[in-house]
Amino acid sequence: MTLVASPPTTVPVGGPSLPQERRLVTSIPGPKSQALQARKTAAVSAGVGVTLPVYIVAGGGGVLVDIDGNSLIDLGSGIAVTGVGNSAPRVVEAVAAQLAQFTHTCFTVAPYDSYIEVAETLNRITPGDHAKRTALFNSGAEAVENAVKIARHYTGRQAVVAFDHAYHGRTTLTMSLTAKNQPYKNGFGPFAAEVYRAPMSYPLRDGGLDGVVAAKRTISQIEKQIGAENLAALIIEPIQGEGGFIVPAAGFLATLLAWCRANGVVFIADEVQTGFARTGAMFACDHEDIVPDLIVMAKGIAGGLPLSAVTGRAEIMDAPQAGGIGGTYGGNPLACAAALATLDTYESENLVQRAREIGTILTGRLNAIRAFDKRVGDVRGRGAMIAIELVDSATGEPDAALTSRVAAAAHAQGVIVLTCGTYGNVIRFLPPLSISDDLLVEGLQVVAHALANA
Ligand code: PLZ
Repeated sequence: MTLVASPPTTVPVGGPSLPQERRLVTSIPGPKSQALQARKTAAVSAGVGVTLPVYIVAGGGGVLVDIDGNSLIDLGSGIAVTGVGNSAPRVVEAVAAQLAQFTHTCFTVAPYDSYIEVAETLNRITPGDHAKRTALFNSGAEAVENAVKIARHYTGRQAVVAFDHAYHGRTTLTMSLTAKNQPYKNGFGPFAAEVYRAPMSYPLRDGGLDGVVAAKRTISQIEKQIGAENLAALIIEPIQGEGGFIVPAAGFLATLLAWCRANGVVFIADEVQTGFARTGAMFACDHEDIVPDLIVMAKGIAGGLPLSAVTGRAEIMDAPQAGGIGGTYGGNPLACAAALATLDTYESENLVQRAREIGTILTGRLNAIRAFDKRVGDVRGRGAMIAIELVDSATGEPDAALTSRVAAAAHAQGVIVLTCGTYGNVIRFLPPLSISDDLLVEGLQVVAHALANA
């Protein structure tokens, strides 16, 4: 029995120096990837799905290189994680240096300064200039859970409101906050108590309802069905990610926030997918001057190392008893070293501006397609977080089958695009901010060609 499935003779080193090209040397997936996929099926839980079974050996800039030697254009960033690029040199250097110093102590046993510096940085760059505190965790879901715990402790209330189309994670509490049954919830109940769902603003599908009007509808439902006095927190993605890159109508978030303030409800912004320059602002809340009470961050925070955070008003974050919040690995020193290098890169390389440029290219090209192809029902998003919603051109109904065909055809041509949406009919673009214009345009041309022929 061989333990290693014939690795390539030379494994390229990742990072931006990797040749920035789309290069197909086998069909997708190639033979070595297919062999690994067979081993995956035999060894890994079937519940762990794979979107595109090409097995990666290196990544950097705007490409991923697979074990068969194919170089694919990356328009997904590992779901909005590698904003600074894969194996970004500064991140590699910082993690390598930390690796040689110490790998783990548990911050709540014997602390270290990088955790504090990450907290100070997040307190500075998140919306609002009030006094803030931060706590670090490992995954987006874990941070969401802790934000809810902290809000409950602070308010002494239990109910939590989440929205239609929301995605907040896969743990029991966060799965309960997540809206979509398949594949996230089906068979995994019972769900957490005191979680309530409220209507979202979804301009394409609510007749373009005014944002303030949509918020009043939501508030009325909350008041009637839950009662503000029972509500600890309202959690919302300022642009919904998995739900379909839904940008609420202007005024929706601000009206909800004002109601939360007036009623002592903690407003939690889940910026796990939208955070860190992605939308052409450091945080999506910044576009509408929304200052959340708590903000949840993960994904883009540490260049691919697992780290997440909750940052918020000092009086809320300081409410839990000492020892009430924690975890073995939260704010691990390797992840903190990566985060400090990553966060500095967003600022020093002005990646907010780069995300805007990427957004201009994406929306320009996608709107040009929409002008003649009525199956593109919507082009939406902000910055480097843009999606198209595919519909039946006659009825406007969601077309999930078309969406799957387009994504599969793009994959076969060496372009990694992701789908999303409650109705499975959204193709989303989340390129690393380190991608070149040429690669981005080439990737878009492949998707356009796939759509034209689907
Ligand atoms: N909140 C807004 O987008 C993760 C899910 C991938 P974790 N989104 C990608 C998958 O299929 O599991 C996400 C998010 C928002 C929370 C989360 C959860 O973050 O790091 O995956 O736990």
